Amino acid sequence: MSETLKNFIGGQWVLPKKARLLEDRNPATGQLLARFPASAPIDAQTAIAAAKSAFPAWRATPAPKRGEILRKASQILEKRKEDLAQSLTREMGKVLVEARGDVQEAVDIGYYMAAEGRRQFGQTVPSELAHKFMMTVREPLGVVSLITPWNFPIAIPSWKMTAALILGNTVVLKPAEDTPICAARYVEVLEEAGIPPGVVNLILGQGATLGKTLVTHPDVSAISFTGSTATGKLINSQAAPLLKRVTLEMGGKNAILVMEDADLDLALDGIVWSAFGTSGQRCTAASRLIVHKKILAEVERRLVARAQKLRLGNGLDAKTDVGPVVNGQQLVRIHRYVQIGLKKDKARLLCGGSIARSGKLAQGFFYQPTVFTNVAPSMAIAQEEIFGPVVAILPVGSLEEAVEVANGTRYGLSSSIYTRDVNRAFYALRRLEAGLVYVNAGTIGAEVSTPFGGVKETGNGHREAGQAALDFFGEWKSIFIDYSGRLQRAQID
Ligand code: UN1
Repeated sequence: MSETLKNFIGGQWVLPKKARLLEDRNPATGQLLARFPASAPIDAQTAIAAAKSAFPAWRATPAPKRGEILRKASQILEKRKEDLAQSLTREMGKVLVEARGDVQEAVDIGYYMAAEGRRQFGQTVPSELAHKFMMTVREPLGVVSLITPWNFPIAIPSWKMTAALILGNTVVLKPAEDTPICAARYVEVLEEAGIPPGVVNLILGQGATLGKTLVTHPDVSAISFTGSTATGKLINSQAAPLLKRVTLEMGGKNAILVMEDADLDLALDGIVWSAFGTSGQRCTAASRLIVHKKILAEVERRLVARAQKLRLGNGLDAKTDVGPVVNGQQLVRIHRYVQIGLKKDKARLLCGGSIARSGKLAQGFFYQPTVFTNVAPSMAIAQEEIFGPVVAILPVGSLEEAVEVANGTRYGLSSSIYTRDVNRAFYALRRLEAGLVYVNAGTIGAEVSTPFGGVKETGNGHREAGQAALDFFGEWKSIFIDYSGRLQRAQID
């Protein structure tokens, strides 16, 4: 029996009246996991109203007390890690070890932001006038809409949620249509940890129906979105005339540079993990390998051998290396890009290139780990985000060329270089146009205490996680206290 998920509004789990129910299925098996409401704009309005009325009391709650609730939530998540990871794998497909990592990321950010409840540092700054005191404090924004993707269905909501909450904002969370169970489980944890009614609201349904209300409603102060660049641009264009604050975390075309002096054993481990982990469905996944010609043949040979050994299957099976992709639409999209790579780009396919249909794989959405080589920087498969287990090798003749090729896309999230030469490493890490740069590691594996985000069309200048997240979810207030007992004129006296 599959469950019917509900919205969480004003502290109540509710099913919208007359809502059509949508299906949530396991991408590895096709099994029906849950039904959930296709909520209407009116439901989003109700959720926003609940968040608005909870805001005054929540902002007045001392930040350390808000932190205690987040800490409790992390403790519950830790206890439930295995169960949550299993339902995450069932719902979105990533292999169990990675699903555990997804939950762990939520545990970690929860503890991090809980501790921010006792910090939330401002500055005290000397005044140019005698007997005048100046300091800054962070203030919450109000109601914020969080619109989150399916690829990190617990981690990404938790990054946004914990940063928003610790500063005293109230929240409406709208998770991706592919992962409503994970969102509901996460909100249940927050409820159990003692989040007051209305502080966190969950609204399930389709972005196309709910997005406009969540973005443009006059009582929404800010929107935090992770997803495609096309949707991010739409959100930005709707929010801009209303002067709403928006953070966008969007596409990537991340590159690993492999120099001729690299430790190739290490590089191959990083490449396989970054290109095929999560079936390539990370914003941070490596989809381009920029390889020095001197080692090209060896990298190709070794990568193909590794890719062909990867076992596709249900992520709950401990023997599986690569799980399914999230849904049929994504599978078709990935295959369409591979066809473009073959027919239009005329790149050389080294392995993979097809939908996997043998045995039980036919029940789900599986794609063979795919490697193209002889890819030129201008080709579609070197430029567009595919979001699947497909990697393109671009040969280069020098470090300078490698960096130029790496920078030659409209995106800039993550990047990495394998070299044993510290001079080369520094050259690359200062010049690569990306929000995240790794040396001698792949492109995935960011941690919660550093800023996360990208440049160019990957983002719009904000960062998630770490201290940087607080800058998005809070407003600085400068405070001046004049205790001279007379008129003092700044810039004049
Ligand atoms: C994402 O793909 O949107 O660095 C997030 C990483 C993870 C987060 C990825 N910690 O790959």
